[in-house]
Amino acid sequence: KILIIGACGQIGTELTTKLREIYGVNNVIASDINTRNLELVNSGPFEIIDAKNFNAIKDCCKNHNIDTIYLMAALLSATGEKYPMEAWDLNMNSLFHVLNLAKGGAIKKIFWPSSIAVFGPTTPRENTPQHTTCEPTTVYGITKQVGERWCEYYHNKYGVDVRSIRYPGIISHKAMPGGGTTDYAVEIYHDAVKTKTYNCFLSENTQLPMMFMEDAIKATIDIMTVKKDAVKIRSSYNVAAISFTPKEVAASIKQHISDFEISYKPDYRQAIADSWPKSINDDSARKDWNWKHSFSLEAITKEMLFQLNKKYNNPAKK
Ligand code: VAH
Repeated sequence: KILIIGACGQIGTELTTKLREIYGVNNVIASDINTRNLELVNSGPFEIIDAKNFNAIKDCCKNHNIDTIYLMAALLSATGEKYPMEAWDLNMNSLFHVLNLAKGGAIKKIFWPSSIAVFGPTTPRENTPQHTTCEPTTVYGITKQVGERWCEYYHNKYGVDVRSIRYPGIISHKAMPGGGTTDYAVEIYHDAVKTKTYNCFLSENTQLPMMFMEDAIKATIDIMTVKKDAVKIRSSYNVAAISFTPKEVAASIKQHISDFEISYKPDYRQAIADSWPKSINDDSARKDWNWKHSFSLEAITKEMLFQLNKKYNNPAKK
């Protein structure tokens, strides 16, 4: 059976739904530190678990006969800069807990998300390679870089089958992201539908790698279902879809909402975005496990505006 830690988060919410479609509701235990997403909590087996609590995770795995864990709990880049020690504590200790459960043989397979945040200002920013300089300047990026090293170590030393991908910014309409620098790319669609205006916290030409949630979920499921020896990189794979700037996504929205207006007021998150790549090379993922994305910026904008119009303009038919 599968345990998802951090199931109420932006990715966890949709990952839970997808995994339940594939494996059956009762074979996927969702867990989070609280019950903030009641729809998810009431949609199948749910446990309150603090990802920093080893015994809580261990007991849940024993009680539910868990053999696979998706560890989706973390403090992201913007929040991590406000609470550095909490970000280190949660992001690192939750990883050690699941790696040690697997080392002990209780868990057969782990998914752990890394991020383009492992790259820093000294990394080549265009078409960033799989293997390159990683000097992250955010606490979140440091936890992801070090986490990658620990995943590779536990695989090589103890045979732990842990698999990982470096997510770019992820765009979705079901659950809001929490405390990320790429969150503007989600907020802009909500505000476009609600008020036809958006005040962007990044400057107009800030290009970042982005991916629609359906592509991100596909990449996650794909890397977790390929046979073991296809996963040649045990730190974490680059995966790419598209890259765009706030100006470009605003133009894409304007094709549907012609009077949409964007303004720019860069804040502390601008420095984080400026330290990250503009585009990612994912040849290794495409070669090793046939990764390929589907959603273009136009397709994302069309789907986001359609779904958010339904959500905000016909609340009855949720
Ligand atoms: C963040 N959405 O902004 C996350 C992600 C690459 C960005 O790691 O922190």
